[in-house]
Order: sequence, then C-alpha cells, then structure tokens
Amino acid sequence: MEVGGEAMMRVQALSEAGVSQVPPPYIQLPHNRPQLKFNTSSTSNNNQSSSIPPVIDLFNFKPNCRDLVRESIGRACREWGAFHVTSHGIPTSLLDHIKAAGLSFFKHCPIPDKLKYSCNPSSFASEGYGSRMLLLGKDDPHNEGNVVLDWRDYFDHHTFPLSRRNPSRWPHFPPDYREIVAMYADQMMTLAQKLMGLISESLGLRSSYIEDAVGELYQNITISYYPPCPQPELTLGLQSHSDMGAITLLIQDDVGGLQLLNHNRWVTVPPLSNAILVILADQTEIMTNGKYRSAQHRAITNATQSRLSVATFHDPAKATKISPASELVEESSPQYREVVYGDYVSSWYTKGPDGKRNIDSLLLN
Ligand SMILES: O=C(O)CCC(=O)C(=O)O
Repeated sequence: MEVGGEAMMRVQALSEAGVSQVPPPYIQLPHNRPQLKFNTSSTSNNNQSSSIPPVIDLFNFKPNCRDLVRESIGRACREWGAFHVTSHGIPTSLLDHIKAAGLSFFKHCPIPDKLKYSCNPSSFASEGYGSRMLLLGKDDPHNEGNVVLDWRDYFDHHTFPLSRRNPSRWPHFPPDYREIVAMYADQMMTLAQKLMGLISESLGLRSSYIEDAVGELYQNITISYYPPCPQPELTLGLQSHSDMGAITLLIQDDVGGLQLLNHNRWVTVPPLSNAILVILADQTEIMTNGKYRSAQHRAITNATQSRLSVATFHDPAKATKISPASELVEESSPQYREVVYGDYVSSWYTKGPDGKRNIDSLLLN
C-alpha cells in the first residue's frame, strides 16, 4: 500500500497502512474531543427532553394524518432541529442500494482509481472524491487554531438542478452506481419538498413558504466514509457543525457515530435502517426567525469498524437572499440579518464551522 504523495492525503490510506497513532493534523483540541461512551439513553443532567431525536411516522403523507404529523414535526423542530421519519415513501431497497454502492466504491475500488475522481482541493464543495472539507489547514495563517482535519473521506455529487448533474463525473464502480445515485437524488428531492411543506405549515405559514423563499433547490449528495481510527478518543470523523442550506436528509449504516448536540449534551443518533434523519440547516433557522434552530452535529469514529453515511443537502442558489419570514417577525423582532447565500457559504468554508459560529454571527442581538 502506497502511503506517500496524494494517497497519503486519504484517510483510508492512513488507516489501511496500519498507523498506530493519529497524525497531529487530525488531533482535536482537548475541548473538542469526544467522550467515547455511546450515549443513547438519558443522562442525569437532562430531563428536559427525550434522549434521542423523535421518530415521526409520515403515514405516506395521507391527508387525514397531516394535522398529527405537522404537530409532531413542529415539536421536533423546536426541541431538536432534527427528527427521523418513517413511512416516507422511499423504498428501503433504495436506501440499502445507495449505501452498498458507496461502500463498494470506498472498499473495493483501488485508491489510484478513486483518485481519478478527485475533487478540486482549492475550491469548496467541488464535486468528487476528497478528504478535506475546508480550504483552511492547521498551518494556514487565517486558521485561529481550531480547524483540525476530519478522519473522513467522501464523495460529493452535484445532483440538482439537472444542469449540474453529470453522472460521468461519478464513480463507474460498481456498475450501477450512477443509476442508483440518480434515482436516489430524484426521490430525495421529492421528499425534501414535501417535508419543507410540512415544516412551513407547522409554523402557520403557507405550505410553499420555505420552498418559495429558497427558490430553485440545489441538491448535493455526500457519501462519507470513516475508516477505523487508531485513536478515536483524539479525533472526530467530522467536526461539529450545522449545515449551511435549508434541509439535509441523512441515512447511515448500522455502525453508529453521528451525534447531535441537544441541551449542551452530545447524543448519539441510533442508526434506524428504514428511517431517514431530517436535519434543519442554517437558512431554515434564519427563515423561521430562530423559532426552529439548525441542528449542531458531528461524527465520531471507532477503532474497529469503518462507517458510512449518505447526506443529501438541499440549498438555495448562491445569489438567493435569505431573511426571516415577515409573518414570523411580526410576533417578535427580526433576530437575523439578511444574508446572500453565496456569501454565507464562502464564509463557512474559509472560517470553518466551529459549531454554529457562522449563523451566530448573523444574530442581531
Ligand atoms: O456521517 C454523518 O453521520 C454526518 C455527515 C454530515 O454531517 C455531513 O455530511 O455534513
């Protein structure tokens, strides 16, 4: 196994080379290190909410269940900024197929073949195979000392609008990879639109409010692969952040490692094979004038097993301006400055997320 040059940049290559210690750029500052106890049950210092994000049955969007579903969604958005959904209409087989295709690419495609799909490391959110989420490194003069590399490799796919979709840039292996990603993208888009409708209604807004405010939806699908890590107590698979756009739909394999911050406590989200996790992102926090908060989350690693997740992001176009809904501002004063989404994205990628620092910097009071 080559462990030099470009392959050295890949976390999988480090892991497979059998390093016994995590290299310094991956070592988190002490206050960011995970407490490695899989915490899916309540702890004594928190009795304000249940211990895991709620699981909401969508009853396949049957009109006569809409009131009930809307109410559960409103509560989950207020308490967690995230919730699982079941009876969502996406076949479990498709969820399994995309995870299997991703795993097959990471596990069975040789690294030199994978490198043919490398993303452009000097531009953010570029399509392809990569390992570094931020442009900033530990030695960058703009790095305030808190950006550490993630113990993760990923493949980012640009899937909507269709003008951005070019399956020839996606892995050719396994042979049905491209077809599965395209099918998954289409179904996730439909689900995201329906969920945005319910979330809008749960705030007393018209069903199309969030979708109208976001405009043409940009969808990216990121398959993340977290190789086994020799010192999981020192590292993070993915640093603490909230997502930038409107909503994210996430599935994970059965290894577990996604954590959500709830009442200042990191809670491990249990993998549920047929459920999809809905994560509210920062532009939704702005549009709802802070009535709903974006969910701060991170991924931890473990010493023995690799882990895979598929996150589907639904975002505004870069030129879109996002501000609190006037209907929600009448009740209180605006809590956030208006932002041009593209400016928000550049700032996120150059400063780093550091939890929710980017959205917090838009707060007016
Ligand atoms: O792997 C996970 O569970 C989290 C992925 C995630 O947060 C992301 O891709 O932004």
